[in-house]
Amino acid sequence: MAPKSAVLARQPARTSGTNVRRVHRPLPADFKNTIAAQRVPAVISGLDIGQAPWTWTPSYLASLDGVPEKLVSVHVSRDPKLDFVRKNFKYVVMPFGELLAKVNDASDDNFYYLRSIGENPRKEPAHALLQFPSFARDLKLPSEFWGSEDNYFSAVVRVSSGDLQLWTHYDAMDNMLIQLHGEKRVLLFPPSVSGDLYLEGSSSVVRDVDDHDRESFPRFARARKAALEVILQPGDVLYIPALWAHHVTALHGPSIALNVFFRHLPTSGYPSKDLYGNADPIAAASALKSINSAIESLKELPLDYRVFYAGVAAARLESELGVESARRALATVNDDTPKSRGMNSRATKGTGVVGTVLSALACLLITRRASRK
Ligand SMILES: O=C(O)CCC(=O)C(=O)O
Repeated sequence: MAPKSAVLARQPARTSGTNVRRVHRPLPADFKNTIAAQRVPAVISGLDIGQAPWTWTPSYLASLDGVPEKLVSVHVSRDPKLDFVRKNFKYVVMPFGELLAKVNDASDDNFYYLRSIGENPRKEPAHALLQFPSFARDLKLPSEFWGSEDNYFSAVVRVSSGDLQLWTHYDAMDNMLIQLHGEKRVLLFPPSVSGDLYLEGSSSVVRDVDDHDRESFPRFARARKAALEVILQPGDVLYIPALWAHHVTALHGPSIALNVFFRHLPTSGYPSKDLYGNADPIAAASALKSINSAIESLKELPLDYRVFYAGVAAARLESELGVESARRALATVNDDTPKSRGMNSRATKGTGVVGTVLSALACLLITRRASRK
């Protein structure tokens, strides 16, 4: 593996554009009725989340009571692009203080990433503020945005070396990602492009989101084009609705964040054994299982039969689940006629891709509501 400096020099230039809606201190009820109801990401700014966005540097965290000696399991790699499918990293258990010193040391040739886990990692999810009580001195979670305490699922600390990229993955829960130190770029892929992400489980096989292998992953270009992009700064809170896959890059230097996963569906809709917030809802897991068994049956047939029945099945899924209407809405908006531009109501206003996605989702919701009547 080349030294860290050479790896960084080869990385593609990053764009600084952003097309995720920003909302400043929304009332919780307004957030619920517009942004959360539309199921579209947004950056919430100006919230009173305590002084952590000012105080939480790696050295400060390492000075807090009970933090430096606590053991944490860290992803360690010589490659800045962590890849869950090909596992180009090792898990190394080390004291939190050691990790904080390493991410602060630009001459260290390894890349480090902490995604904190539960106290008893086989039994319970991460509850960062209980596991690190001294964090609560500086950080107040914006719990008013997840409705009720019963919706809370987990709180996860994330510490990353500068330039580290976290593989594209989706979570099955809604998420508030609170950026506390450093900047990061987040790419967000709408649920409508899930089929273009080449998912294995909840992770994408496509390693390089800025220069992907076009021969192996021809459909990824469509997903990349539809992706929203935002640069987060300390104090920003990014709302990521469930099933919006995301890819995260720490920019310029180390990054510290904390995210809260919370339920959007009734509790009974999720598997009880989920530890990471990424297990598919019960109904989806059961559907995917049936699809796997359908695939095994169809594999018994010659290719032309498989092609025919795959087409029938795909068309049935698309029309019965409302996917077709959502696509049609998207195509109308892409025309950018004055009529379609008018579909961007005040509540769903956005620019470019945001407006398109918002309008398509709004149309989908309207179609769904109409079809339920
Ligand atoms: O900010 C990060 O390091 C990753 C965030 C993430 O993947 C998540 O909150 O699900």
